[in-house]
Amino acid sequence: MEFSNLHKARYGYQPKLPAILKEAVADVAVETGEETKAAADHDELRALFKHSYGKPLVRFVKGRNEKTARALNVGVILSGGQAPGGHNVIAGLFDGLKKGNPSSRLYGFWGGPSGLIAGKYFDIDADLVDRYRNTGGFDMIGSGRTKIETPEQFAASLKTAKKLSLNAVVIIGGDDSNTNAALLTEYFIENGSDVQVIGCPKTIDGDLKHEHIEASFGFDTAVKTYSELIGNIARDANSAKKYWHFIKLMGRAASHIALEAALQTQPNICFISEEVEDLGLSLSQVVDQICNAVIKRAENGENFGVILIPEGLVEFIPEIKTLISELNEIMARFKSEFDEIKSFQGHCAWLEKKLSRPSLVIFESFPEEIARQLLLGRDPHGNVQVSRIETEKLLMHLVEKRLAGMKVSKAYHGEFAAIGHFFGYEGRSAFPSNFDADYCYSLGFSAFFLIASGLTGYISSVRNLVAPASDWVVGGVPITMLMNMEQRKGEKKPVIRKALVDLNGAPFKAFAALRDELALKTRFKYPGPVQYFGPPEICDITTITLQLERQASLH
Ligand code: FBP
Repeated sequence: MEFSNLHKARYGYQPKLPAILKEAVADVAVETGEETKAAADHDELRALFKHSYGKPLVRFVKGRNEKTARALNVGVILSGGQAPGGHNVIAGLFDGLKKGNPSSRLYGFWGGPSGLIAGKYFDIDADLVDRYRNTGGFDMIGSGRTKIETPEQFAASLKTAKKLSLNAVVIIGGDDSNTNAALLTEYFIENGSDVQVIGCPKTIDGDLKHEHIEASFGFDTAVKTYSELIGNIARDANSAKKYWHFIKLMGRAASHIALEAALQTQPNICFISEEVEDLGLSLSQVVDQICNAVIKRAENGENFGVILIPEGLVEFIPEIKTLISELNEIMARFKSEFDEIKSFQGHCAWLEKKLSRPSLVIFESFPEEIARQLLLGRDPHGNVQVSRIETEKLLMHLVEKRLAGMKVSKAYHGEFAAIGHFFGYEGRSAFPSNFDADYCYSLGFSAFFLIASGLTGYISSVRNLVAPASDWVVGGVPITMLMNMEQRKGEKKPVIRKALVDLNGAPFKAFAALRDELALKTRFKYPGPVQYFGPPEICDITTITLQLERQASLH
């Protein structure tokens, strides 16, 4: 492999550690808090997680802990979409294990949860870890989206764990993957196994958060990467003054990425899906909002602008939400009929008899490429793959059509040329920012302490994240504390509740206070690229979202 200069320089970066993680391992004790409750549906969850429900919060403090010195065998899985910092979680876990006992071993399960099920593993040694420290991507052990759900898959996972004499499995993933971790914990205990299961909060989407999990890793780097690109585009728009840029941003259902990017770059418009749903805005009203800004800016001679669109937006516009849920239901219930039809035209004719009248009207009004994207396969958790629906193109098409009509009726006199972008994969495997490099290393190290302390069914937690790393608070949160019951593939299932944008939260309020002015004036901000070396106020500062949320929690 050839290495870039930055790649080589990043190997030398030493992640900053919380003070407690610098102690000798035998001097780190567990402080146990009160028993916990699930986010909702306590009784149903207590019944489903008989052995692992309601454990206490824990944190690590100075004190004697003789357990930490034993040799451990641990398996690690990277699960779901890539997020910057995953390799540092593994590095932190590895270094913790070796600090506890040099004979401890770490196995990597290849390609996500399917590696555990199929028993595809390999030894992670010091050389391998050193080649991936402070780098982006998940290529060290690969990732995957397999959901462990059938009795055979659970049994196969236990078989692999026994074969390797594992003390613990660490699952680094988002809400669905950590739900898997909770189910696996319960299964292992129910089947008389003492293999522990520990989760780590990963996802660029930023929607795996909670009072005790201030951020999921990867969000910081990914959103800063998108913000750099958005800032560059905004500056280009302000220079050429001839294009409207429609930029779709990853994030699934949650608009945290779009909101943070809006705070960082100050575009003319940024939709927040959660607000669109709250206001019950129709597609036509979303188009109205864009057209109003385009017309008003054109009156000032500004035929350009930047619009941010969260990728989940389509799922929050009431009539499209209904259409998608009808499609999900029809495609699951009549799967074999659907799969037998080989052409798009055939699917359209078939859907005429299956969709409700209002949903059919919407479906038929979409440009063909969008309608085709709505029929693409669902992910293993039954979710529509919003990253593959070109919402930016749909909105460009509708705005163009509306403005053309207004031009004919002389209600609009400007020029409108639109360019679409989608930023998602560009940020998922970037070199982790200093924040993500430090945070992830601590999460991995904390996972080691959770294992060494004999705990299971916990997600690694590092808090007080806006303070210097030395003051971070390290511990674990019982996974059942994050869970509730939700409808999945037609059945009620236990899942981790997604943290969507809080419309009463400080980040949304900060954006809402600015947006009327941003729609009309040009107030772009140019954050520039993620910086790895230099003054802390440029290199180590975390997201505006996290800063505002933490400040608000202190009041
Ligand atoms: P996770 O929820 O697994 O962290 O994935 C995040 C994400 O990047 C979403 O923002 C996006 O919608 C999705 O993954 C894309 O999935 P895929 O990688 O399968 O194309």
